[in-house]
Order: sequence, then structure tokens, then C-alpha cells
Amino acid sequence: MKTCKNAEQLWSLVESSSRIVLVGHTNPDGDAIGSLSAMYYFIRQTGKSASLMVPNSFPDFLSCLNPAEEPVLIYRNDTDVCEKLIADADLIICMDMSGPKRIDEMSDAILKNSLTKRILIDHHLNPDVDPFDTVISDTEVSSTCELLLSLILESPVIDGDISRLSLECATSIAAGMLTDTNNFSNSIFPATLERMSLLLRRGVDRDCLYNEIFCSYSASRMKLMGYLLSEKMKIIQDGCVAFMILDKSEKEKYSFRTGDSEGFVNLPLRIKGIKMSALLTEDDEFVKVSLRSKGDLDVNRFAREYCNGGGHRNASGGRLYMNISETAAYFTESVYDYFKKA
Ligand SMILES: [Mn+2]
Repeated sequence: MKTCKNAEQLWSLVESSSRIVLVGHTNPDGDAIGSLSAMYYFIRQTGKSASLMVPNSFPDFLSCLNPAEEPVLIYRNDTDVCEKLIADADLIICMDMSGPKRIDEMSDAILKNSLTKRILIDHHLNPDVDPFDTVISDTEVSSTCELLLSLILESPVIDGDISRLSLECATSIAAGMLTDTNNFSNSIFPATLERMSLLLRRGVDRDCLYNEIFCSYSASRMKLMGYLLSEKMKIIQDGCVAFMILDKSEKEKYSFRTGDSEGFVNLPLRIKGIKMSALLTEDDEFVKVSLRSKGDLDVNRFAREYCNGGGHRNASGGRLYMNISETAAYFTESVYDYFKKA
């Protein structure tokens, strides 16, 4: 069995490697950037270094996590540099993704060199284990950052003593936990708050991190949120499902930047009776679908069956390859079909 829960294998691979590349998923979120920077700071503490990269750019509010001495490379902007680092790597660690599908055009480069060892560290359901030599997968954690903390605590360098962890590493881990749980309102497991407590004891400034991440939006982003809720939110399926569609002209009108729609999909879940919420956003080659649900309603299954995607039971995503004008009818029909089968 390739899947292992113990950290020993991971840290011995890191120890025996010298050219390490850390990879995060497309449209990087706080958990992706947080786990990259946390792993970087930890590896640096062991006297080594690593290169960090993601397929496309990440929102400004995550810049506070970006290591100044080894900034995260953007594959789409720096393809040649990234390709060379990947080709020369002896260890590639992919984090916060269920498989290479989540890194789009970068996956070819990652999978090309069969001599390179590949590790996956992730918390999503049904990881694609085949392309990896080692898979560390745990779905009973809030985030990849939380899983990474448990692994780091088991490393010989830290050996269970949180005071040995650098503050930068602790802060990056806390950022991933803060964002994936939407400020501790979902995906909380019994160990999640204990691990967060450790990070606070280590000196993480949660208030500062909260302000950096949740209170640094632009005015146009707030106006877009108001517009979507008042003009675009549709409620269907007898008041159980809400969805909003954001098209390109609206993105332009509200000077949309990467990350601006972060959190929008959660808002309709605050309405009594709403069990499922979706945000459909027009992108260049597809329509991006974000899905959230409450309780037993499984949007992972919905994403797999109707949206070419997947994720978690209460938080999933996918892509629709159709014109944005067709998506409202398609989504409504899919919801109807899904509820009929359930
Ligand atoms: Mn995550």
C-alpha cells in the first residue's frame, strides 16, 4: 500500500533529496499557498531549500505568506524556469490536490521524469494515487496545512515540541487552517482546534492573520458581492438550492481580480432552508463551478456526476464546458435530476 499515515517515509525522502520542488494547485487558495510556504519554511529549518510553484496566480491577500527569499513561481508566467526546476528535481511534493488533474498544463512536466520521486500530501476524497511514489492522504483533517502540521510534529527536527517550529511556518499553517475552515465555521475535526491551539501557543497572531486574509478586499469586490446577492441569486428546488452566475462582462464591470469571488458561494447557505449553494463563473475556456452544502447533502457526488469535478461532501468544485448562457438551464436540470435520484 502506497498510502502511509506515518511521517517517517516523508521525512527520510526529504532528507535524502537535494533538489526539491513543492507544487500547489490551480487557482491557489490559502491552504495551497499556506502548505507550500509552511513546507518551505520547515525544509529551510532542516538546512535545505526548495522551489515553490503553482500553475496560475494567487490573490493578493495571500502575499503575506509568500517567502521573500524563495517566492512562489507562477508556471504560466515563468514556464521555462519552472520546467527546468521540475526536470532537475529529485523530489516533487504535490500538496492540497487530489491528483495531477488539479494542476492542468503543469501535470505533463510533473509526470514526465520517471526518475523523480513524487509525493502527494492531501486531504481530499479519492486521491489519484497512481502517479505518486508516496501518498499521505487524510480526509479527517480541516486542511492540508493541518495534516502537514501533524507530519511536521512527527519529524526528527521538531519531535513533538511546537516551540521548535519557526513562527513563519506556524503562521503559514494557521493561514491554511483559517481559510479552508472559513474562519473555523466548517470542516472542523476533534484535533483541528487542538492543533490550532498549539499554533497560538507558538505565538501565531491570529487577529493579524484574520485581518490580512478576511479584511483586505477592494471596494469593487464588496460591490460585486452586493450585486450578485441582490440581482443574480436564484433560488430553486423548493427553496433548497441557491445559485449565482457571474459572467465575463460583470467581472469586467467590477474590475474582477483573482480571488475576488472567494467566499461568495458560502453566503446563500445562511438562508434558512438552503441546503446547497453554487457559484458559476465564466472563465476563458470553461465555466468554473463552486459548490457548498449543509449537512448530509453531498456536493462531491453532484460535482462528480454533473460538473466534471469533485472535492468534499460539503465543499466541491468542477468545470462546465458550455456557453455561460446555457449554464442556468443545465444547472437547474441537474439539480432536479440529482434530487429525484436521492
Ligand atoms: Mn485544502
